Amino acid sequence: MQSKIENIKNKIKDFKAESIKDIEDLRILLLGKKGEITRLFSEFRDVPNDQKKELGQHINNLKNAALERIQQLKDSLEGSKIEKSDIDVTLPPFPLNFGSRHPISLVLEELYNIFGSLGFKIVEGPEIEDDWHVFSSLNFPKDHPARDMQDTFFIESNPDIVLRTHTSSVQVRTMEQQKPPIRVICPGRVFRNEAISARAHCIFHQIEGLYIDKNVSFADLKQTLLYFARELFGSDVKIRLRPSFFPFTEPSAEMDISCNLCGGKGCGVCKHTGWLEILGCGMVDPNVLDFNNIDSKIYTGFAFGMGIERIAMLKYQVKDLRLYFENDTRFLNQFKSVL
Ligand code: 2U9
Repeated sequence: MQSKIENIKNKIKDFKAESIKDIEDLRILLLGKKGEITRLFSEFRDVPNDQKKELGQHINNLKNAALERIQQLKDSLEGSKIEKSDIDVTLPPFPLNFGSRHPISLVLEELYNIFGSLGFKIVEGPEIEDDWHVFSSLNFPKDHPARDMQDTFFIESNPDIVLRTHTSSVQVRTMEQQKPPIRVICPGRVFRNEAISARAHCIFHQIEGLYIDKNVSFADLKQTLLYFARELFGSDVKIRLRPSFFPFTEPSAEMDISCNLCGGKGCGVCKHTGWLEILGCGMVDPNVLDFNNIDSKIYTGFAFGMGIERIAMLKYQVKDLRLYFENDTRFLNQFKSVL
């Protein structure tokens, strides 16, 4: 037994640990259920009485030496790890490789803040819609070109189910659920059957606004849009409204802002007109209110709609609309500073 004790002592002394697992293996080898020291304790029962005292002390000393060595190995392994690598594992990684916000998200967030400050609430709705919510309830005549296969994506050739071509369907759904006053903005993806180019895409983002109450006037619309333009493009910006036509508004208008590059003097971007078209708007057509069970003799409303890609193009001078959809990090990284 004495020689076994000596053997184990040497084993303990010479043992090298590279990892916590090595140390745990050593502990099991010596002190586990079937460990070498544990076995010595079992064998100790058969030791003649006159040797028990001395051998007992040796085995106890051996066990303590093993425990001490295990602790020592653990301490040195942890200490050396930090010394060797100089790594403080409690620190966050550096440099932090943050991504960047997509320009469409950046513009949307600004719009949420601007219209939010005027009391508009954000409402979202389905991208797959039916004819009623996209066209009929919005006063589109049966033969309107937007209903054509050339302009609208239909689902499984069902003429009633379409990918929404504008987010106006969300305002229609709002009118179904809410009585006036209604003051909402509806952001989201819209789909149009268009050839993809620098200026057009079959998917793009819109935000539309709707305000319905008693005594809502065209002056309210104009003032709201002037506030919006100044907040987004700066306090020097000018707006102008040109008469236009949409099935769902009457009267209708398109709004231009003074060119933010040349300040209205005329340049390549504004095609030397000094103006940039940014949105469409108008007073909600009484037919649309009545179709949606809002009494047009009591209530009036204004609405507006704009393409987010276009706004982002003007704000950040992006020349090609396709860049928004390609996930090219060379393009996206340029928006890091706008965070
Ligand atoms: C309801 C009533 C009226 C929303 C409006 C426009 C004018 C408009 C276009 C701008 C560029 C869409 O992205 S774009 O192609 N939009 O010109 N949208 S008024 O009018 C509504 C909406 C809902 C119930």
